[in-house]
Amino acid sequence: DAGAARFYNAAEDLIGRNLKAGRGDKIAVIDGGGSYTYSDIAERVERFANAIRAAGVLPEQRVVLALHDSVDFPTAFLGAIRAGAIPVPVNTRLAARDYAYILADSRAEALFVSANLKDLVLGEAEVPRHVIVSGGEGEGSFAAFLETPGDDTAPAETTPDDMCFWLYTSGTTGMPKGAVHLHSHLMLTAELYAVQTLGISEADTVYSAAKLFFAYGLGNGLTFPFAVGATAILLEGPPDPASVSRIIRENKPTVFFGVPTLYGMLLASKDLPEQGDHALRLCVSAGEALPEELLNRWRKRVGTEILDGIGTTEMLHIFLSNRQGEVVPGATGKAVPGYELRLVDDEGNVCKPGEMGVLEVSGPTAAVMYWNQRAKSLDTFRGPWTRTGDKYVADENGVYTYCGRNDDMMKVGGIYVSPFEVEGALLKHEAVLEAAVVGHPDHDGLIKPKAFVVLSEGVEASDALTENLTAFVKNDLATYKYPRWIIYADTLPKTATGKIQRFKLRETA
Ligand code: 3SK
Repeated sequence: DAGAARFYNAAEDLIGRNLKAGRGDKIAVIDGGGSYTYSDIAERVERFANAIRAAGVLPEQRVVLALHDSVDFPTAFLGAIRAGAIPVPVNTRLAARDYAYILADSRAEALFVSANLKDLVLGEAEVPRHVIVSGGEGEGSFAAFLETPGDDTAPAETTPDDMCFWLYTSGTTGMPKGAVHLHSHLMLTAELYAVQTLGISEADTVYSAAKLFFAYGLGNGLTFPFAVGATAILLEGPPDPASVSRIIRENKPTVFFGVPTLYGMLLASKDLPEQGDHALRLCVSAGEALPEELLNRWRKRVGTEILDGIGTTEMLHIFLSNRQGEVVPGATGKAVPGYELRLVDDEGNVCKPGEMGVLEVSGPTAAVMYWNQRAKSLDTFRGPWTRTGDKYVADENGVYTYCGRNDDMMKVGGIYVSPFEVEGALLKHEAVLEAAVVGHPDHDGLIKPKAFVVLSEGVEASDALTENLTAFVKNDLATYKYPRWIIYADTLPKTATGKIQRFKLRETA
């Protein structure tokens, strides 16, 4: 019958294709604790599916994953999908109130959390029915969970159009929104981008400094290698230049995925392996536009290309990208096969070449909605077109160049930061009367938050106050959101109705 013919379970596909191709003994994952073959991963995923069913988690119920990058991530992500449950990976650098919000908004039945994140994640949250700790021991640990007796391991009878996983993304206002993705989306990103654009294959070893909880990292470090039977290297800790350089030198990845801020940091580091001291064939950048200068310096020192591209959490992965042998420095490139792009002006007209407009994308991996957010969903998912909020200009050849955001959002190290959130944190400090935050380029041309602050009556500006405000914001928000510069002002530019004119501050910044 039609229902049976449509059976498709993304986890079964991503793992089963490797076993069917005779790659059971091939290393799928290398993490801080060792290496795991595709057969090892298959067994762990099946055990996870059995255990989550035994715990009473039903198909379509959500399980939040606040996990660092280790073999437990693909185990939980694919294990939940195999059982028909909905994994919701979350950023491991959020504040307690963000976790509380996501756990409540997703109505999570279970939380899988790295040991050193547990107190933070549950600090302000209502505790879900099951909390399983990765890195812990004994009862309640991930290891014990995988030992749950039973053999209920068959893949859930899902279809390509069934809800598969969610990823939360931030907006200018309000709390993060859960983008709902389908079973078909994972493999489609692999076919359209990783295979057709990057030429990724079984022969590759991939390392993504972007973590698995990001849409970008999830594709790079899990979907793409599993789709073709490559090997993925996972680093549990932060991707600082020393650790990343060590991995590039010692583990010899052939494809590396980073963000511009990290490329800048690597280029400033003496540890970076140079030509002849690595096995890289290709590097990829996304998250924010890659400045031409960084690309040129990387080519010279490391000797490989960096393919700059752009994706969104809503589209799951990169849909606009440079191509090997055709890189246009400073531009983001052309539409990835399978995606259509258009630019739309303020009046809703489709732009001609050379005119700037907001980028809209149409393709088979668009999220179906933001969970529980009808108005925001309607604003972003407009029939076949998904609105990105990024402004671009395209030339006659369909090469797109980034021109900034259509709203006040900033991308910092590849992650969205809302100025309102940083302003709100500053305003909690008694010394601050008013605050406005805008993006400002650092020495590598990469955007970081810059704050303009009007002080409360009687408070004097000083270096000590700047340090104090910086620490105050770092303590209140995820640390990457803190303002790198604080400028004290007598007033802020405002409209007649009192709205802060951030564009004026950006011009003077
Ligand atoms: O930030 C990006 O460019 C990106 C790339 C791939 C997947 C998701 C995102 C947000």
